[in-house]
Amino acid sequence: MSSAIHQQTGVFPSVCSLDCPDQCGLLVHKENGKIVKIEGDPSHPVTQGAICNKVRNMGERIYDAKRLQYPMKRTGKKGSGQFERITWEEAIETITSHWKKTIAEYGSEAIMPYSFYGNMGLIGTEGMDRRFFHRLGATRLKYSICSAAGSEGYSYTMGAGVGTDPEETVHTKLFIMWGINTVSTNMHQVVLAEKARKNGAQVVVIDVHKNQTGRWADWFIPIKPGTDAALALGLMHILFDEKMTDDAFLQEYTVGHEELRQHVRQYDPVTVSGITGVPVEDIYKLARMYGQTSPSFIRIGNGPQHHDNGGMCIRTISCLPALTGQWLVRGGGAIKGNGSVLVHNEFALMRPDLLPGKVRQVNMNQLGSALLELDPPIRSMYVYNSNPAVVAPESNKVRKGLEREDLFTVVHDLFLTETAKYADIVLPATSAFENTDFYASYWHHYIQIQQPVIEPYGESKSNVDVFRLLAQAMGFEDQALRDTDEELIRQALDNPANPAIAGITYEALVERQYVKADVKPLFPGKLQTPSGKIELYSQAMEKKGYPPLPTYTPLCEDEDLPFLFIPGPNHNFLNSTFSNNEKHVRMEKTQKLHMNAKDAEARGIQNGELVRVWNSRGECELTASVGEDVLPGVVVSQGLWADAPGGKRNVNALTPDRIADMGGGATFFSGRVQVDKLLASSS
Ligand SMILES: Nc1nc2c(c(=O)[nH]1)N[C@H]1C(S)=C(S)[C@@H](COP(=O)(O)OP(=O)(O)OC[C@H]3O[C@@H](n4cnc5c(=O)[nH]c(N)nc54)[C@H](O)[C@@H]3O)O[C@H]1N2
Ligand SMILES: Nc1nc2c(c(=O)[nH]1)N[C@H]1C(S)=C(S)[C@@H](COP(=O)(O)OP(=O)(O)OC[C@H]3O[C@@H](n4cnc5c(=O)[nH]c(N)nc54)[C@H](O)[C@@H]3O)O[C@H]1N2
Ligand code: SF4
Ligand SMILES: [Mo]
Repeated sequence: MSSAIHQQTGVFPSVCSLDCPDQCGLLVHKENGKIVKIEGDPSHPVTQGAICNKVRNMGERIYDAKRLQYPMKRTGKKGSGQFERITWEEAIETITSHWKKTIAEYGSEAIMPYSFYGNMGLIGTEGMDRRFFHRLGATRLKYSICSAAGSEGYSYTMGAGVGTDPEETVHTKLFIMWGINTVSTNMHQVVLAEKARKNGAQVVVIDVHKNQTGRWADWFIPIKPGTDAALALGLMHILFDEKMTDDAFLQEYTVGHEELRQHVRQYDPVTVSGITGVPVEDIYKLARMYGQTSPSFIRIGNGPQHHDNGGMCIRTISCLPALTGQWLVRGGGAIKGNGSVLVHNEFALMRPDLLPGKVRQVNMNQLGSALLELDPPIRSMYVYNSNPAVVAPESNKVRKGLEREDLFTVVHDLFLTETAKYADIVLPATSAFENTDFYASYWHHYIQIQQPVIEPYGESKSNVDVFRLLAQAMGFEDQALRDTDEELIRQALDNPANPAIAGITYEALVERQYVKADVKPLFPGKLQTPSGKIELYSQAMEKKGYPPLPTYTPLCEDEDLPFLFIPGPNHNFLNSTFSNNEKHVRMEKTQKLHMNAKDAEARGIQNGELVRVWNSRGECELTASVGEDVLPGVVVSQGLWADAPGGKRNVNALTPDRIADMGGGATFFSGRVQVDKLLASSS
C-alpha cells in the first residue's frame, strides 16, 4: 500500500476527529503536499458526503499562521503568553527532570494529567497517555465534564450506553429531540429525520431555547430549565391513565412497572405544568402523540443532564420508550449515546495494571479547587486534548490555580490556547490528519481509521509520540510504553467480550476505512442491568441512596439572582476549538445573550446592546438578543469563545463547579446570574 503521506497530490479517505456524535467520513484533497479541500465521503453509509461548515473550513485551522510549530518555554509572567523557542530535547529533558525531582520529594501523585477529547482518536486519548500516567502513578482524572451524569442515569434504566441504531430512524414517525441542539450538534440525525419527514414523520423539540433546532421543528415546546424529569413523569401519568402503554412489553421486558404506575399518579398534568411551565393541554397533546405514534424515537441531548439533577432526569426520560414498547419497533426507541456498542478492549489499551497501587482521583469539573486547595497539592499538571481555562466551570478559580508560581504546567496543543498561556513548557501537537489512530462513534455503529494524510506541521508531534518520548526519558522500560501505533490499535480491537466488533480488525479498517459492528437488536435480549431487563424500579439506585423510581428533584439553590444561565455550545465552534480561528469567528459573528423581551424591557435593555452578566463567581460581557426565544427568567448564550483583548467573553467565569447528582457530572446550566445594561461609559 502506498500511503497518502508519500503522495503529493490526490484524494484520501479520512475521518473527522472532533468530539461530535456524527463522526463523519471525509475525503481530504491534497495538492503539492498540502490540504486544499475537505469534503464529506459520499460512500460513508451514515454521513453520506454531508459535513458541517466547521470542518469544511478545517484547512483554515490546519494552516492557521498562529499554529504552534516548535516547543517553547515561558519567559514572561504566567498567563502573559511570552515564550521562547526551545528544542524537543530540551523540552523533554526539562519536563522529565522536573518530574523526577517532584516524585522524589513529594511522590508521583503530585503530578496530574488533564485531558479530554479535543481529538477523539483512541490511541492518543485513551491509549499511550493512560499507560504513561498509570506507570507514573500520577493522580487520576475523573473524565466527567461531558455526559457523565446522564450516562450513569441512563445506565440505571438500560444497563449501558446502548440505544437505537440511528440508521433505523429513517423509519421513525415521531422524533422527539429532547434537550439537544441537533441542527448544530448532530446534523446527520437531522438529515435522517428529514428523510423520515418525507414519509410523514413529525419533529417535536423540547428545549429551553428556541434556537436553530427549535425553529426547524414542527412543534417546539419551551420548558423551564432543569424540570424535564417532571414532564416525562407527567407523560407517564397520562400514558398509564389513558391505557396507551404496551402492557405485554412491560410484563416481558421491564421490572417495576406496577410500582411506576402507582408512583406517577402524583405527577398529574396540572402539577407538572406548574413545575415545567408547559401548558396542561400541551402535556396531554404530547402524551397522546407519543402514545399513539409508532415508531417513535427520542434523541436525548446533553442539555438536561448539565444540571444538578441531570442524572435522574436522563434516568427518567429513558423509561419512556419502555412504556409504549417502542424498543421492539424498527426505528423506535431512544439514543442518549451509543458509546457502549463499539467498546474495544479498554484494559489492553489503557493498561490500568501498570498503576503502582491505589492513587487518588480528581474530578475534572473541580479543577480550580483541586489546584488551589488539594492537600497534598498538585505540583505539576500536563494538559493535552483540552482547554480547561475556557471549558471548565468556575474558570476564575481555574485560572487562579494556573497562576500558581509553584505549579509546573505543560500544555500540548496545536495552538497557544488560554490554558497554554499559563504553561511553563508548551509542546506543538499534530492535527489528526497527521496521525494514525482509530475512531469509534458514540452515535452510529462504525469504527473508522485515520492514516496520516500530510506531514507533521513544523516540529509538531502526536500525543502518542510525545508519551513514548516521555516514557523513555523517565527510564520506563515497559514494552507497553514502546508499542507502535499499529500495535496499539490491534490490542484495542481484540475484544472477545464484545462479539459485535469481532469483524473489525486492523486489516479490515485499512482496507475499507470504516466497518460497521455486527449489532443485534436490544430486544428480544438481555440488558446489562442487574435484572437483565429495563429497570423502571432500580434496586441498584436504592442501594446507592437514590430514589429507586424515576423522580423529579428540583435544582440546587444557587445565588439569589433572577436568571438561570444556560451557556451551551454554538454552531461554528466545537467547544472552544475554532474559537481562535478567524474564519470560524467571522461565521459566528457575535457572542449573544438571548433574553426575553419582558426581562429586557424591565432593565431598559435594547436588542443589540452590550450587557453585563454577573454573579459572585465572575462576569462576562455579551450582546443582548431580545425576543421570545427564551422564557422569562432564563438567559442563554452560545459558544465557548476565546479571550479577546478588552473583552470579557468567558462564560465559564459564571458557571458553578457543583457536582451533579450522578457520575460526578458538570452543572454548567444550573447557575444563576444577574444581567445589567452596560453603559459605554462604565466599561
Ligand atoms: N457545532 C457544534 N457541535 C457540537 C459541539 C459544539 O461545541 N459545536 N459540541 C459537541 C459535544 S462535546 C457535545 S457533548 C454535544 C452537545 O450537544 P447537545 O447534546 O445538543 O447539548 P447542548 O448543546 O449542550 O444542549 C442541548 C440543548 O439543551 C438545551 N437545554 C439546556 N438546559 C435544558 C433543560 O433543562 N431542558 C431542556 N429540555 N433543554 C435544555 C440547550 O438550550 C440546547 O439547545 O455536541 C457536540 N457537537
Ligand atoms: N459553559 C460550558 N462549558 C462547557 C460545555 C458547555 O456546554 N457549556 N460543554 C462541556 C463539554 S460537553 C465538553 S465535551 C468540554 C470540552 O472541552 P475540551 O475537551 O477542552 O474541548 P475543546 O475546547 O475543543 O479543546 C480541545 C483542545 O484540544 C486540542 N487538540 C486537538 N487535537 C489534539 C491532539 O491531537 N493533541 C493534543 N495534545 N491536543 C489536541 C485543541 O486544539 C483544543 O485546544 O467542554 C465543556 N465545557
Ligand atoms: S464536526 Fe461533526 S458534523 Fe462536522 S464533520 Fe466532524 S463529525 Fe461531521
Ligand atoms: Mo461534550
